[in-house]
Amino acid sequence: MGLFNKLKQALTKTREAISDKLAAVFKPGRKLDKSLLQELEDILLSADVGLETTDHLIAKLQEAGRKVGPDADADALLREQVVALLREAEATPPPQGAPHVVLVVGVNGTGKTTSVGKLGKYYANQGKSVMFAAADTFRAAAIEQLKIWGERSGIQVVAGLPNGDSAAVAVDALQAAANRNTDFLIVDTAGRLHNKANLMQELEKVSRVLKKRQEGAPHEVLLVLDATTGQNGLNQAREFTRTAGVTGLILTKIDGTAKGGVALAIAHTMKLPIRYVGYGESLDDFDPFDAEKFAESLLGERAEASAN
Ligand SMILES: Nc1nc2c(ncn2[C@@H]2O[C@H](COP(=O)(O)OP(=O)(O)OP(=O)(O)O)[C@@H](O)[C@H]2O)c(=O)[nH]1
Ligand SMILES: [Mg+2]
Repeated sequence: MGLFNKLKQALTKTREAISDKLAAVFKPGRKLDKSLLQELEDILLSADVGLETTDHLIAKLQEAGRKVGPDADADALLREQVVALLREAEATPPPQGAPHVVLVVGVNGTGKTTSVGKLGKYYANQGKSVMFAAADTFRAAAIEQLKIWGERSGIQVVAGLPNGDSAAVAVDALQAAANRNTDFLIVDTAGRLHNKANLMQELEKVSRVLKKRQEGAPHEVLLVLDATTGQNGLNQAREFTRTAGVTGLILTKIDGTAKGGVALAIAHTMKLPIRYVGYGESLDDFDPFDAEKFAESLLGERAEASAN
């Protein structure tokens, strides 16, 4: 199965929640009027697009309807607006470091360690050398978990002792990566609640010591957001950005939820690029974010009726 098809399949639940209903709305001869917009609004809200972003999309369609008239192609207009919105979340890749240091952060259980494994494999597939730092020292099992991912893709893991200083592990790993001319160092960190000040300070310290060792590091701080958390994800992003200098997002678990529409809310309300999406538990269930592909996976095929 191609990458695009895998993403598409992962978004099946969301798509079913959106596109089947959309097809019913975009029937032949249907006018772009108040009742169509009302139905559209209900569909978007039910797919977790969120109030603010739904309002935005509806307003855009209303505006187009006023300009083009009631015979406007609402289906095409919606697609256009969704792509435009997701484009805002596409990232220009950050300047590379040598090694290029990526710090992976987020609340408990969002999929950080899994995403570190996936990202490592993604870079390794491009012929890059990669090293992992097991800076989650809270749980002994966390180190083991990362080592298993490392073994699967032949990536070395630098780890410290359980309950050790995570900043020290990160610095040791940076040293080891620099000594070996490794292209990418990816640092896994412990899950933490965004409102726990002492834990957030620890992250700040990891960032600070990395920077002291290498100008510009960490080059990327990626916040892992679980797509099923909905609006709370916005609070997480706000707090992690304030204390840990988040530069981009990894949106995980978009499979198995009908809430894939939350990507629209995230793209619209956060000024943070979505760098990657995770859609399953295995190493390859992971792609760089692409607005057009994501929009198509989300909305499904263009409804037959309005394509005529
Ligand atoms: N379906 C699905 N499951 C995922 C995805 N990413 C991670 N998971 C699962 O989510 C669970 C938690 O993943 P971890 O990678 O351990 O999460 P974490 O953020 O490192 O957790 P802590 O270190 O405890 O904070 C595991 O069961 C993963 O298999 C995804 O994209 N889709
Ligand atoms: Mg973890």
